[in-house]
Amino acid sequence: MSKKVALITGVTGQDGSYLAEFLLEKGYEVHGIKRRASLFNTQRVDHIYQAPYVSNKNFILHYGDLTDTSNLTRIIQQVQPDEVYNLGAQSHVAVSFESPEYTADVDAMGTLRLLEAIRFLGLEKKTRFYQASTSELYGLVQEIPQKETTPFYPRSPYAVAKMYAYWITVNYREAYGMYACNGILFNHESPRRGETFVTRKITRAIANIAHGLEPCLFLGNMDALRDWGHAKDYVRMQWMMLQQDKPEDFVIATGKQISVREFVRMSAKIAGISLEFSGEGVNEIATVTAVDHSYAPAVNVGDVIVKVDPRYFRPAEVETLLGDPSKAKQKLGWEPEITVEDMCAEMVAADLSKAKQHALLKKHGYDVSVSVE
Ligand code: NDP
Ligand code: GDR
Repeated sequence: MSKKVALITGVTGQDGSYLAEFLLEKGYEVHGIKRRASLFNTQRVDHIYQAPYVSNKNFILHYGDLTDTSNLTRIIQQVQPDEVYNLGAQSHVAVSFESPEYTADVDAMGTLRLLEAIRFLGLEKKTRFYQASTSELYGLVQEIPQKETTPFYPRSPYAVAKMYAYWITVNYREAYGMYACNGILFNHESPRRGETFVTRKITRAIANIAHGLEPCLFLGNMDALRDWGHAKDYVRMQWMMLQQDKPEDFVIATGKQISVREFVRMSAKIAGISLEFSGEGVNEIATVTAVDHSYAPAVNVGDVIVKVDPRYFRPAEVETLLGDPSKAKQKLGWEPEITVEDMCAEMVAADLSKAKQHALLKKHGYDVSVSVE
């Protein structure tokens, strides 16, 4: 049997990189779309990259952009994919308030461009399509926990754009009989998570503070509640959704939620730092009450290492998200394998190891600057 061929948009992102690894292990030929950037942007897939001179490559990158119809059509024509995973997006909710039009172009219109390209090329009966939908669709939640039938109430330009993408995927399934489906994924994280999403911002800052590279972590709404899972568990489900007899939409979540504050407390504890939170609203702070210097040599009892900065508040907030993944469990036998505690420990360990290296370089006189949002 010939190899299955997959095309991943957003292959350089967190999920794209895990999904590419997963599909390569399953014997797929994997094509990915990467954006042109002034610096290398393939760090997350460099370990599976195959140089141009390698013959019989099974991981191939194409330059492209979800805003460019002719480019997407040409790539799909060339690749003739059995499966398309549309993971590419301007995926930052807060940034979408600053760039609403661009977010709509990429996240909403980009999805339409891909579906139309598949149809235009006559591939609608061959190519299966996965759309990266999101728990942000539930926004101002209408039901707890949220499941496939819960009404949507998007609360950001990102979520509104993703709502268009959700429905256009359903529409192409119903109108043209395409195998197209939505994974409504709740937040999922990993050591590869972008540095400006809250979990990674926290684990990275705690590690940098532990090694004296940053003085304090500034956050927005610490009351926000999220259902956090591990990206590795979630990309497995993306693939499973395209292997069924008929296309359906699924909620992917853990069914448990914690607050941003609890995630801070958990991360600090793993890095040997005990915290006490005091004050309210914009005056809330976290003070160190105990420290294990073998993990956090630069931190002392009494240090204030977390503060609130209202610049990180959003014009409209999603306060609470909690998913009900029963359908995925019943129909596909999917269950998350990695707990939020284990995921947090993996993220903190990875960031502590990087911070330790930076601190060592700094100690020996090398100029080490650490980007902070
Ligand atoms: P990332 O932000 O890590 O990755 C996004 C990817 O999209 C990157 O490869 C990025 O390229 C690419 N991209 C951005 N703009 C464009 C564009 N104009 N054209 C082509 N590619 C573009 O996101 P995640 O991996 O975390 O998420 C994957 C998908 O799942 C996204 O669609 C996201 O909205 C959605 N999602 C994510 C959830 C999560 O918790 N992680 C939950 C629910 C949905 P570059 O590397 O160059 O920036
Ligand atoms: P989210 O993730 O908006 O849920 O979208 P993010 O990690 O950005 O925020 C989660 C919650 O934390 C609060 N928060 C902060 N967030 C950030 N980024 N920075 C801060 O300093 C900060 N302080 C508090 C936020 O207000 C929010 O309530 C992610 C993305 O991956 C989307 O693409 C995806 O669709 C959804 O998850 C599901």
